Amino acid sequence: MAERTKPTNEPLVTHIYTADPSAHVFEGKLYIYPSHDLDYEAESNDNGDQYAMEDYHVLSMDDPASSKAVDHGEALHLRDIPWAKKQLWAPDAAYKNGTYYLFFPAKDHDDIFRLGVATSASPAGPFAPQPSYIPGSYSIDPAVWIDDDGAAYVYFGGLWGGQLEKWQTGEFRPDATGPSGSEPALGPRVARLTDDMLAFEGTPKEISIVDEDGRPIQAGDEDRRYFEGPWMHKYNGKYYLSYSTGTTHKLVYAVGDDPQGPFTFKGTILTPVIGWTTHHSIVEYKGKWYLFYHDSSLSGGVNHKRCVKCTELFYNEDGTIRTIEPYE
Ligand code: FUB
Repeated sequence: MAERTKPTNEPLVTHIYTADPSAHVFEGKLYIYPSHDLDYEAESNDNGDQYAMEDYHVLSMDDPASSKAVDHGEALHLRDIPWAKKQLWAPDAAYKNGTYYLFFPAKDHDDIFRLGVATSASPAGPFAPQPSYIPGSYSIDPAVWIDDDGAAYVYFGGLWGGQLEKWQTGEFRPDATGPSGSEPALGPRVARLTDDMLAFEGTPKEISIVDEDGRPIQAGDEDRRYFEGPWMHKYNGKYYLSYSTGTTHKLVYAVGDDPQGPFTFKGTILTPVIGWTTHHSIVEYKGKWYLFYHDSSLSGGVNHKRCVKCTELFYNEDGTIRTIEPYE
């Protein structure tokens, strides 16, 4: 097997805690859009209240093999987002029409997660937020994919604290629980974005993830079912939907022929890391593929004090992804 480009135990930055890295190539270099974890004491709970982030910093790097990432400073703060009350969770960025767009989740003033957009002329920000969240948006972890034909899609959704279970009827039901056992698992959502990138074209659709026999992945199949953190990339003409399995702490992927699915489950990209959450992005840069991910090693295992890392990712000849063991 080829040498790894970079040791996987090395955080990209150590002066702040970072997580949920969304990496893109903009203006010839790698830009990384992470969550900025707060350095404070908190109890962990299943609702994710310990993830109380208040701002975003943008990182960049020229060469994953030899350079540390540069922190471009605060790019957006909660206080400047009129509709948002708390919890700036995993963001993503996109470029279109000469503008950079930062997509992010936050709880609104009714404690319901929504998705917002902020814009900038520079990939490093600062980003100016839109006055309201995206109409019809909900849940967490937006990931934006612009296809070769220019069509832009946002993938989103997360279980438990991410509130996806509460939107099964299309309306927010605070007491709703998810499917169980042999029922089909909830899928991530996808919506096509309008040309100005600020709204959904129509109602978001639920993505179907199936096994090799075409049967929906079941809710009780925690090694394979969708939990949170979707990411889309394309390799050799196929669409790769990757995501976190949450309770089993893996990054896994499924492959399809259409950006809106269905996707057939394929396997594991990254085995569990230190800390409860696992969240990633995949990007091609200068002819190599990279996995950006996080763990909690910098804080000695504190779930809400994480650090982003990257490592090279390799495909097999049949297009499957080689599983990465983070600490070997
Ligand atoms: O960082 C807060 C949340 O933790 C993210 O939105 C999830 O994907 C998980 O990483």
